Amino acid sequence: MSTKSYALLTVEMRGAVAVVGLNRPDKRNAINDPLIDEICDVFSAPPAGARVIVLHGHGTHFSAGLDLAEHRDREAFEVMQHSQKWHRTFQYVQMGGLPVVTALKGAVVGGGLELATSTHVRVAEPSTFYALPEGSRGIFVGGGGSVRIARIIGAGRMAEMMLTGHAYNAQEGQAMGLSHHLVGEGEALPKALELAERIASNAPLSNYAVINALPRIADMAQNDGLFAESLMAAMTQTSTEARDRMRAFLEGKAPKAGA
Ligand code: 1HE
Repeated sequence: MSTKSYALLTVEMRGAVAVVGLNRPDKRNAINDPLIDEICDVFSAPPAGARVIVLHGHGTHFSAGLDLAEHRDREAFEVMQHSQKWHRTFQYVQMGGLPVVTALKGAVVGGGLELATSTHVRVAEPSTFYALPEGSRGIFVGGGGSVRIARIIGAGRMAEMMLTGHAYNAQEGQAMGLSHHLVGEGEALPKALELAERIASNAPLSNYAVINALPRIADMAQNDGLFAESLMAAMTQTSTEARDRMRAFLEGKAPKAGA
């Protein structure tokens, strides 16, 4: 299947999985304006037939974050608009409708960590390290990190990373929930593809519910969250696909949980 071509991204279809690669390795996949525009384009309109997206970085690093070369001379209003463009883009990544599995290695830094934490399942290699050097660069996060990273590792730990420049290694990141799987060197992309195929075999409506309802419910008061959960349950469980899948299990034709 042919896919749109990009200058700073690779995009290829592997069955129902769209594999998207950040392709600026000479600059450690630092995210400049053309790259954020391309990320926005592909995640707002994923290739036809895609049920899951795998995101990875070409070269030895996932991403060195914001392209600092572009940012020296911006006015406050320009930075505000730039930050909101990143927010729109990462909102498409998180809630565009398709689950995203990320393969991490090397630097997952600043905006690179903001991008990674917009994705749903993260697989890291031993070379991975996580840092928020914004403090030492004289800036603040602007790609949603104060919301998404803080919700994963806690605002206190995020403050510590930003204030001290402390980088956490792959094992520490795994313990903190920054990755969900820690695999060997060179194994993150294959593992991400394996997980993506598994996710692609789920009912699309269930996948949609998981990635769209869970983060919203997490923002709600308990009573509202419980009500929203019931609505989502009513939608998914009354779908034809759910009925077929439950019948298949009861007839012994579907795999058991944990298999
Ligand atoms: C860059 C960038 C970048 C590399 N913007 N050009 N991010 C940072 O503060 C991280 C800055 N980067 C680094 O600390 C290091 O580059 C790495 C640890 C990621 C990798 O080190 P290394 O030794 O493999 O590569 P390098 O030699 O430092 O960099 C290779 C080239 O990439 C070099 O350019 P060259 O023309 O001299 O070859 C670097 O200048 C370039 N490069 N990182 C621009 N980030 C929405 S708000 C988000 C806020 C943030 O993301 S703040 C964090 C910014």
